[in-house]
Amino acid sequence: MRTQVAIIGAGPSGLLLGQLLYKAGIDNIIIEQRSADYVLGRIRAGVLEQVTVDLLKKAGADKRMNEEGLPHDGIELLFKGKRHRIDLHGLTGGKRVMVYGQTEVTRDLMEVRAEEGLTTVYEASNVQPVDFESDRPKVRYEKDGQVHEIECDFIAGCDGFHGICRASAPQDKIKTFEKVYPFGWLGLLSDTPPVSHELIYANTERGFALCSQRSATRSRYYLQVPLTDKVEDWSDEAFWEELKKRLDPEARANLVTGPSLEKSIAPLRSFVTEPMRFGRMFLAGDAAHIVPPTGAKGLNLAASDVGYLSQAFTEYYQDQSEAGIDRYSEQCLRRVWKAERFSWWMTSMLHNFPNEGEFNTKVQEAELDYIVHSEAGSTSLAENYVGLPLV
Ligand code: RFL
Ligand code: PHB
Repeated sequence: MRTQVAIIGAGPSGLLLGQLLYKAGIDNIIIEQRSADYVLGRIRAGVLEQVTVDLLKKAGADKRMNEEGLPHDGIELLFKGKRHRIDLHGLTGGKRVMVYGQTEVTRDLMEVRAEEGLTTVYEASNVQPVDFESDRPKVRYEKDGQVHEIECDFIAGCDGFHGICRASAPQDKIKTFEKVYPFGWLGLLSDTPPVSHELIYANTERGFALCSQRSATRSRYYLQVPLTDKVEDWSDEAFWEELKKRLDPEARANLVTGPSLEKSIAPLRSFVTEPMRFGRMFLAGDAAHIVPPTGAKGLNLAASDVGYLSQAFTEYYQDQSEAGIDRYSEQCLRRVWKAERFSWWMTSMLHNFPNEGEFNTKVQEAELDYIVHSEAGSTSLAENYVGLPLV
């Protein structure tokens, strides 16, 4: 088999890249180690920046998002028992975010890919990027007991944090930067109406909480929990009781509880790989960087990476120019580090740090007080939250 771009991983980065390349007339194959249902079963991001919305439109996968997505003009910060609204729309000259789940984004991208008849190999095992430092890279994998090989011009490593592409990069050419946080997020999805129209980010003595949503009838909530907690330790009742304790009286009274559709714990981590290109292999999305979810940036960074990458490949094939592929890593990393900074900052301001003591708590309160009462402070939060412009 031969293709122009072999994409490893059918998460949002791989699927979006495949569709953007297809629209630019560039042939591609996606190789994924899991089944499509398994990929769709992962409940993750909920907030899309305008840049991501625009790329989904360009990919032709925006129809259902336009009908069912929820545009949001603000968020609320809850601290010292009171909620304060950050007017994203007013503070950024009319920008907003779209609340639309990663599961739906992935489903829409899978559907348009299937409609176009493009090849995705699911349940491939032992996937290997090979010879990417030569000009004849290949992807090898096993399926149904047979070894297959795809010859290609380029490999896109869209295989997430635990993937094979970053692990296959020459160790003397790669540098990684990492920060691990001493807590995780316990998430719960339920068919209950959201507690508030806006997302609520809560800093409380008992730890961080986030009230998010997927639709007018489906809610997504998160609680900061110690890393030692197991999801089996948390009954639905215990989750709702703890969430109530972390809300203000009005939200507590409005909270509608119900059985969980999904419950899982995710550790929080900041991680960056430099560079994001190794010869003819390019890393994109979580394969190259991870942010804690507090700033809602992970999926959005994945989207902007593949936006740059599809542009670079288009320049290569249409204009015979390597300028885009040569610029790719540096261009992405400028944006990545700003999102890393924002996500780290939001995480630091909103969570309870077990070993940092009361001084830290007081500084957090002062910072939150500053952010909500200073136009400069709230504008800085707002412009990062809606997404910095592409460079
Ligand atoms: P993914 O989604 O991990 O997909 C990678 C795919 O590669 C496959 N794979 C392989 N395939 C072939 N061979 C191998 N050797 C392979 N190894 C792995 C995997 O099976 C998978 O299908 O990475 P991608 O596409 O880069 O997408 C990144 C996003 O998933 C991630 O950044 C976001 O979910 C992060 N995130 C959020 N991002 C936002 O922008 N806004 C949010 O509101 C937001 N909330 C979140 C989040 C992540 C969370 N968790 C669970 C980490 C909330 C949570 C709780
Ligand atoms: C979500 O809805 O899953 C979500 C929303 C905002 C975040 C993180 C996750 O910051």
